[in-house]
Amino acid sequence: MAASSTSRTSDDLLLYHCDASFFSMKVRLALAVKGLSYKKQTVLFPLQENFEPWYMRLDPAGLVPVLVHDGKVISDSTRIVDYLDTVFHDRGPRLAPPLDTDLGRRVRHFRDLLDVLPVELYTYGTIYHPDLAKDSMLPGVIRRKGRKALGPSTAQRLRDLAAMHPDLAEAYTRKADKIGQRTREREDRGLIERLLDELEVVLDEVEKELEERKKDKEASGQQQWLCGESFTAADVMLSCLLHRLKFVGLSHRSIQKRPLLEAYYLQAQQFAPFNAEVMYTTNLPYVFVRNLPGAIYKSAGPKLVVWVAMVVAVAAVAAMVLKY
Ligand SMILES: N[C@@H](CCC(=O)N[C@@H](CS)C(=O)NCC(=O)O)C(=O)O
Repeated sequence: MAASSTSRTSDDLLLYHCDASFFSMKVRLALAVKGLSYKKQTVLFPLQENFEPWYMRLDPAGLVPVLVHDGKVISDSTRIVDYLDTVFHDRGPRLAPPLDTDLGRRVRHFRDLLDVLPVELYTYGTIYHPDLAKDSMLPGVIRRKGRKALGPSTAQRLRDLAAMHPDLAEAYTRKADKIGQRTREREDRGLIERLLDELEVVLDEVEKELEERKKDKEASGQQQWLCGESFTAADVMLSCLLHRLKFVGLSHRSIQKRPLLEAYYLQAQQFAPFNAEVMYTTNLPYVFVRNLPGAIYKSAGPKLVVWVAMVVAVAAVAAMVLKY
């Protein structure tokens, strides 16, 4: 499907995203916090839409999210959040306050600390090593599909696409090569365990920071987020991270062990933008139903329209015959 088929909105922002994608959640949350209106287009992973040439031309890494604004294409969730905060600095709260303020420096520190966490490996680590997870919300079928998504057939499909589209050959080949490397990392139990231990060190630092916010709250009576009274880019990252950790069954190693983090996560769930843009992503039946019409249309497309037209025509003729 061509990107040009989508209409303009008041802010002229178009987001290519996927409901359950961690990095898409971050951007939707940031857009909601800033109160920006935008058009969105779902990129369906089960149909490998992100491998399609029109999408690879938009983002040669073939990843979501991607934002298009005024003809500019911006990829990578953190860059998108920064871009939105800079271009729309007069709209909604500042997500990344100026670095010459204490708040700005604190936000940058925590955002960067959390930003480098290998979230994708937490998700797939629990898919490949289910015993690391407890109370995972991921159904078995998704886990099996998740393992298959990195199989040799996907790499081969990308190599076939490279041969079919010479202008994208390099991008497709790079993506195919990455599959092998990512499979090795996901299968490496020692690596996943080490990454989870490192995550705990980071979360300990976050818990310590939340102790400071607790004192601030006691002094001022104002609700606090990770870096202060306003919800910032650091909170975009932290709140989405906690939701993902719970989803994949890592709550016992992260949220449940840290009372202030647990209270923070509860507070995030009450926050309207988080509630609207992030909460639903763990409700997989809902996500499935929401994406079904688009998936049917995209995969059956014109064929489906012909079938529906034929059924309507036959029903109309039958009704007339039966009437007389
Ligand atoms: N650093 C990127 C990562 C984006 C990313 O990994 N997106 C995943 C979905 S959460 C994706 O598109 N995966 C598809 C693929 O790897 O082919 C960001 O922050 O946006």
